[in-house]
Amino acid sequence: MALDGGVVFEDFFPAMVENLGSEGFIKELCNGFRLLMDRGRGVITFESLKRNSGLLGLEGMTCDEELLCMLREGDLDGDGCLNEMEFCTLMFRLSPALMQTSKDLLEDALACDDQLF
Ligand SMILES: [Ca+2]
Repeated sequence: MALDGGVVFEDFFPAMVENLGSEGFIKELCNGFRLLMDRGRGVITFESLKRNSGLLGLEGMTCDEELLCMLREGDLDGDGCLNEMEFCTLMFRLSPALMQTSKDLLEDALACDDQLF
């Protein structure tokens, strides 16, 4: 499958869902969130993202500007941080293929969220 513009998520996430099952995949997303979050505050901040991005193999692939972009993109309530729901939503939005095939899954996982779509 051709990759244009280095968008790996589109191929990566649906394969993960296939391998892990929907519950396993959501668990992986939550694990990712915990790796990146500021443990004192329970949310992902720019500082915690910058500090921990190496854990996800993002180090060297992202600059400050891209991290800020990711935060801005994912921050739905405008507090400048990503909570767990915002992070998971952002990850799904980064994967249009997954978004299409797994809309039900997303709705199940984030059933308490009504500002999503
Ligand atoms: Ca937020």
